[in-house]
Amino acid sequence: MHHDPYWPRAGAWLAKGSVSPIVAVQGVPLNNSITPGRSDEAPTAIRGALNYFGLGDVQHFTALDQVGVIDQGDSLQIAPYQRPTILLGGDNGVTYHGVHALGIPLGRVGLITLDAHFDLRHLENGLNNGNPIRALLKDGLPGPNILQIGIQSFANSSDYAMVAADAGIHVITAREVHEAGVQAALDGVVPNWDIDTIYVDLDIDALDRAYCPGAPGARPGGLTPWQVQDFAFAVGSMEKVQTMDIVEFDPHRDINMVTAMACASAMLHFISGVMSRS
Ligand SMILES: [Mn+2]
Repeated sequence: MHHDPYWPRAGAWLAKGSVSPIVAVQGVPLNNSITPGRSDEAPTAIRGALNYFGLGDVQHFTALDQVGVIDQGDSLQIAPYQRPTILLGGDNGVTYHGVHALGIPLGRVGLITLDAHFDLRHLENGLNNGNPIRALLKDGLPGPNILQIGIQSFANSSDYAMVAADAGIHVITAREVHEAGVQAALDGVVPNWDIDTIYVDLDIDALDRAYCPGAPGARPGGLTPWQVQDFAFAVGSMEKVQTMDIVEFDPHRDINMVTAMACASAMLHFISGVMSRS
């Protein structure tokens, strides 16, 4: 890889770390999906894709090399959050563990998902990548504290759509995002929440399948990379957002690092958002 001292790479920046980080990164190589795959290899693949990105966010006039980050390595045990944290899954079951790792009553938690799916499948066979939101509802997370953005037609069953409606979950479809934008989706719900902390679940299969060959759940009609970047920056800039996971990437399905780079890009936009906090 070409070395240019005036073009620091995000991969080297993360690997080097910092003594005064504003964001922590942890890999959570959970792999317990309904569709067999290798999501356990995603944290390493996403770190590798960061080497193809620089650190200057020209859109927001920020440079990430002005702030520190710390990579806490990979573990299925999520470390207590000491600062805004990115969890690199792993399958979507990471969200269940990541929310509980907040260590506060679920009634005080807001959960934002960017996902093509409700992830409200039944719990008869335990936790998997298709049911983390159902498991959190069962544990006491109030439905109205959940905002699901990017939900797609024919990627979900009517039964599980009814579970979402009955629970009072706020649902914004992918089409609504295309028509009104990401910010409107957030602004319609989040300011009304009476909560202490927000957890964000970024399932990369929210992307249109054309942009996301490396996630089994991606379908045509999904979000664009711009929308995912806007979302990641927007949630990163929210003071109450403690954690964002990036899940459901299977490097064995990827083509030319399309999905690995989408995950890496989301990660950098989130950190730029955190940097913009007052
Ligand atoms: Mn999901």
